[in-house]
Amino acid sequence: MLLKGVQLLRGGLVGPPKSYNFRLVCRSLSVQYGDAKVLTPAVKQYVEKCVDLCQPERVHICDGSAGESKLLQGLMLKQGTILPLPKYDNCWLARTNPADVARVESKTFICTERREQTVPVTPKATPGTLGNWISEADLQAAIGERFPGCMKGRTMYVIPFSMGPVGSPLSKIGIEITDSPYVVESMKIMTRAGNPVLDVLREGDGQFVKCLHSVGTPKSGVQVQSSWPCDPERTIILHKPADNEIVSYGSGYGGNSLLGKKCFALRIGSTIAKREGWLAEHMLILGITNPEGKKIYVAAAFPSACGKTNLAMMTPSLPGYKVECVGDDIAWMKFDSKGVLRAINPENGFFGVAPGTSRATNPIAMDTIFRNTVFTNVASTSDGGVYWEGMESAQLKDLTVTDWLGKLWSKESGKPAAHPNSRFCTPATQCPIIDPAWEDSAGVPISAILFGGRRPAGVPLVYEARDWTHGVFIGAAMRSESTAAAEHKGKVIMHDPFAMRPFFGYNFGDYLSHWLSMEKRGTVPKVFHVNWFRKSSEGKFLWPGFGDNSRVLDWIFRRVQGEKCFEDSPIGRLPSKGALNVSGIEGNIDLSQLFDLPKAFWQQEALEIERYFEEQVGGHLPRPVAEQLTELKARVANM
Ligand code: OXD
Ligand code: MN
Repeated sequence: MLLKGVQLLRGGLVGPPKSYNFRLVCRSLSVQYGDAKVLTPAVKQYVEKCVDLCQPERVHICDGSAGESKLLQGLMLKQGTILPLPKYDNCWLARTNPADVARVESKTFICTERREQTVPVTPKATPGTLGNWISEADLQAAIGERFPGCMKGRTMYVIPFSMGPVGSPLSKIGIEITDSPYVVESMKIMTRAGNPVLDVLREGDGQFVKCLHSVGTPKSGVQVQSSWPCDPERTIILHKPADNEIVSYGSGYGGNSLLGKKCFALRIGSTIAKREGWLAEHMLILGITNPEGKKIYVAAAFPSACGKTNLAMMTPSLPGYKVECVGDDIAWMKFDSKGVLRAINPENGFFGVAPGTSRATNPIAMDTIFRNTVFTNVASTSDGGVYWEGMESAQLKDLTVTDWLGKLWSKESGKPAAHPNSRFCTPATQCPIIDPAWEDSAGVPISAILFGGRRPAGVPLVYEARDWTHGVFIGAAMRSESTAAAEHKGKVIMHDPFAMRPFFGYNFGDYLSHWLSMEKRGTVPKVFHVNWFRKSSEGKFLWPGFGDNSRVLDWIFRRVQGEKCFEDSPIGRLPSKGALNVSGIEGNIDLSQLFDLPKAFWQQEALEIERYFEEQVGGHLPRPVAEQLTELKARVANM
């Protein structure tokens, strides 16, 4: 069937196309797989536009079927993009180009008419750290330099996908166009992709987010590694909220290429949420049931690679507690007609950091990931399995290990076998503790919001905000040690407000005002700050973390129920003496060090927050948040 038959180039022939400056080439294209008839007129038009721009050899309209997956797996095997992992059922290993291993924050842009719609404009913010703005003209130029003809000789895949359960009123639809079969197979895990989505699109309002992705070709035309085509030097990730549009070039790595995730569910999502009065956040969602059988749901925002997946799948050490997982990375939260904040996980799978995942740290993840999973940049073993740092190494006995670069590996090399940002991409339904309501189209009611990060010094295990405005301030003031999830080097303590610094779709000052305004829309949850990563003066972790974090959740649960198990402190409410249940915990827990609030540290912390607000947010900082800082400084001064 010819795509030409579905009216190619409408609009484009009568004048320059509205959003792309590219030379139009009218070609006849064969739809190699799928049926263009299933596309709505608006989707067809978008596909045609991308075809004109990218000039693929053929088009594949994804139906989401298992047969299609078989076909693409075969193709990727032939191209060397994936290797089979015969130790497991339907698992695959992809090794990327070593220059394409993480999100690229410095090459990620939001396009709005005015700069201050994207980022706070302050006299001091050079360079700003709350996102990158690009003008319409520069966006067009960036596309024009990279996209024309970028899919020559390749197949263009059209992926209809839903973020959130198909047909839920809280869900949103996207169409991703890509030239990467790896992206197709990963999107089929991470989102609900395929024909049912087009049915909803046809029967609903027809709205979708446009997501164009190409792995690109270097300017020289020569791919360094044909099994993982990419163009790291010219990688760019563009978002245009006004048109609900994403354009990503040059990288096949998850956060840059699986456009439903960070680009749509967070950056474009946060702008839609602002317009429509809800929240799109970098948060896990879990349900916790106490020994009395009462259940609450909690959402938690931690920066990338700070243990969201581990918390979301926690096995509580506290007897009688049960944790169930709704999501491990993203929450869309909206007040219902009764004023209850309800959340859905817009994703359909887990794109988790592999290193550090083990039977000891996250047995539930280990029970999830060894079927139907695409691993990226982990090491492989001679028995057809995988390996990464932190995984129980007893099983390596008598095996040889091939590292993420494809070289024979030994511990003695001193080099990691798996890339620190290596991942598993696995279906959420396989999680043995997936919450029974995880696909409830009404969402789950959220009783508490947690903020947190890696803070080796000064920040206690847990504290509670005095009220909503204080909670918003705590989110705004979040800081954490940097991780391997993006291109940052070294372990510096970075500001990462709301764990959203790389993911804001609009000006952070406006984002704060939006959060503050939530109080007027319904019953806001209690807000807490947690820190599993505080270290002793000898550099040892003071808290065992993992299953013992249930003890912190227990205190939070009791606070949600209104128990008066807290005492005030200058930074917020701390568990009162004896309120944190540490009975039966292994080893000695130094509670006084864990909850110590050194005056000098907090004076410095307040000054640092002040400097950050001044330099990065400036006049965009909402007054109530500025007042919270003034109050914190005054309380800390009197410590
Ligand atoms: C992720 C990230 O991949 O936050 O989830 O980087
Ligand atoms: Mn994340």
